[in-house]
Amino acid sequence: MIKNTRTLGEFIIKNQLAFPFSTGELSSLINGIRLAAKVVNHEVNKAGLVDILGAYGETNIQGEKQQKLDVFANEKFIQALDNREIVCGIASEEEEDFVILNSDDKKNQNKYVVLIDPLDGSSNIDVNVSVGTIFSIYRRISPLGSPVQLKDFLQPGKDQVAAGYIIYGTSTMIVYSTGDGVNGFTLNPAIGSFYLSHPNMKFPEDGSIYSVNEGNYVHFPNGVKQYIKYCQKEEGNRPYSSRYIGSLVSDFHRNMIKGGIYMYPNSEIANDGKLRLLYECNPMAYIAEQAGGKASDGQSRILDIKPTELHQRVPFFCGSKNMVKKLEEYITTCQ
Ligand code: AHM
Ligand code: MG
Repeated sequence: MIKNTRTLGEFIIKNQLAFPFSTGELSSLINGIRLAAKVVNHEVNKAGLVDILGAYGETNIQGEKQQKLDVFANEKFIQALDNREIVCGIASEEEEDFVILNSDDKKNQNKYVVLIDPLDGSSNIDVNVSVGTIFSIYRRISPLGSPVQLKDFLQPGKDQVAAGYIIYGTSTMIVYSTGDGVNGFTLNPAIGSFYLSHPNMKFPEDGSIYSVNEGNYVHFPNGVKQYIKYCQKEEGNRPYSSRYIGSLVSDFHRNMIKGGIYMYPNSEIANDGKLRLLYECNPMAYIAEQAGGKASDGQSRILDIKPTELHQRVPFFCGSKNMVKKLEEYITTCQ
């Protein structure tokens, strides 16, 4: 029995009607993402059954092996966005350079750019662990009518007009924000519709979960090591639980619901950490802040960073506000 809950389609229309001068372009863009999410979800779900599983044989520009599903997801999201007359360019984790959508000149009139990690955590596919898609949307800053430029993609995260993620987990969900809080929609696979299952999501201010790849502990900066010791100390509501899936979307999603901190620090072996600012950290930081959480590079707000390159990496600490503040204290005091 399906409860009388609003679908994502109805939610998008209702939100658009609340802004009488809205052109509906952002709504249509989110609809494009919704459609691609369903197509990718279908493939992810049958990954163990068909010969789409495994390395594609190519290496992406960051030296990582591409899975077939990465390539598939990349294609589907680009197609879904290209088919609508809204987006003038896309930057993707899977593409070395940004993609200009100008097959006809009309597309140069489109005002949005999208940055996307089509299938994050894809090394988890082979072992049937949840993966996700992360997306970030900006208004272009170059003049309408001209081809999109690099500077349209290198905007600070605070200028995002929307961001979200899709989690292909035990259920498939879209969680997104257009700057007015965070809402989560769960796919009913029998019907193919997303239903509003998690309205107005909020990070608990405090949490009791820390998520970090502790295998790299010896390489972490002293402040992060000391904070991890703090998490493990028996005092008050500590020790905290350690939970690390190794799939950013899944770790973030759990921490937003239960209260926790996700950490991918810089280290002796990775100067700037691993995660990419533009299509991993910024969108997650935007959602975190919209849900009352906090996202930092250890010292400063992620959303204030002025990007200098498309595939830039930054240390990333994100989650319940008080946990991230405590971590920053340790980083500042334990150099
Ligand atoms: P990817 O974009 O190549 O999939 O890498 C990003 C993923 C995140 O989802 C996850 O949190 C992190 O890498 C895990 O890295 P590690 O295995 O070093 O802990
Ligand atoms: Mg990724």
